[in-house]
Amino acid sequence: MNFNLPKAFNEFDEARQQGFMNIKELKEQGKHIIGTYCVYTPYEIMIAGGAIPISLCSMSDESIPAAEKHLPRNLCPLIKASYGFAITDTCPYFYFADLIVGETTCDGKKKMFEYMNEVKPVHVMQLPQVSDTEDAFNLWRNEMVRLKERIEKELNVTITDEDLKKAIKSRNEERVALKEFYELSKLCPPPMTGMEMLSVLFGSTFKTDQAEKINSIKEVSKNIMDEYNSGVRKVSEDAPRILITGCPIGGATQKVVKLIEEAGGVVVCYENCTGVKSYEELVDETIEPYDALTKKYLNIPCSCMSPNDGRLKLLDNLVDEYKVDGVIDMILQACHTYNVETFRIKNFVNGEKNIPYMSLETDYSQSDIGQLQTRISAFVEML
Ligand code: BJ8
Repeated sequence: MNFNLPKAFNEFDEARQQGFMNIKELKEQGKHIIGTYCVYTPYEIMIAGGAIPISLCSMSDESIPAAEKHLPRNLCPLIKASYGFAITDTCPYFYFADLIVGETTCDGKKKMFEYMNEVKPVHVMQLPQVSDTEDAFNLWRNEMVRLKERIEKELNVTITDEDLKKAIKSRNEERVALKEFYELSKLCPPPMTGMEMLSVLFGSTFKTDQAEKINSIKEVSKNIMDEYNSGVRKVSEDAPRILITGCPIGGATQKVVKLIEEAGGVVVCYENCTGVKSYEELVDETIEPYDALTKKYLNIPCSCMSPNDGRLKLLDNLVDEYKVDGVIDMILQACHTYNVETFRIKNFVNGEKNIPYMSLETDYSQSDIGQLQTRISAFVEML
């Protein structure tokens, strides 16, 4: 999909395609590639092992028909797409990966990984489903160490604590740069559209060089603010400010953002994994590195946690900080955990925050565009 983004954002918009070329070159230079699917994956351990972690293709419907030959049709499109790309060998990142790392986040994903393991080795981290008990901490910490050992064995490398601390520092710098970038949309009116913000958040995950990635993010923030300070206003001051929460957004589901902005609204915050949820908290650089990683990653408020109070706490702050007028919860079809949470999120947003809320269930096809357009326009008009 081409959304005609301005020049400052082009680099990120094209990052996924460009990344295909880079990954081939890196592989030819003898670098190790590790494919990932989820923001619970501790990239720091991979970077410390000299490998390049990369987010695998999972956000388009082109590979779903192939996946449905093995998987049920009424399964989350993200799971079907991930598997479909793997078995059809159409994700260049998957093709070049030495190892895939997954987590037991939801039932569909963990069962799909059993099949994927037959295509390429998949290391599955056993994620606890509660985040605040000592047992959960110990289990997840052991999983961090188990991942380190698997990478050492698989790639024939040694991961020292010093390597890990360096990787933690670099990833924190990336988080800070991204946070400074997306927080620009706290301004009224925001200095960029939601489509532009998403192109950087999504695109940055395909950049393979840490230092270059951090510089590009800083540069795009600077360009945006230079333009804003010179008086350019891309978004009307009256545009209703929307926060998107729910399942990961990007690729085929950008259609939701596009429709919101065509209806006159502007997305000022992504609470989901493509945005704040994964970047907000840094890894503590002052404590033992495996403890620090365990603490950070266990705190991600995904709906696979039960209970998932962290999501409400995060939403509480974000709605105030970004002066949000309405919340849209995007649910991928057959994602039970996010779908069940919609009731709690609706009550919280309507009751505690006193602003409108709408949940939308969609998949990766374009067949529901008309229906989405009707619902989204009515919602934005009401704000
Ligand atoms: S931390 S949101 S990236 S698991 S695959 S749970 S949409 S049914 S992706 Fe996710 Fe990690 Fe959580 Fe984020 Fe639902 Fe689909 Fe499961 Fe999904």
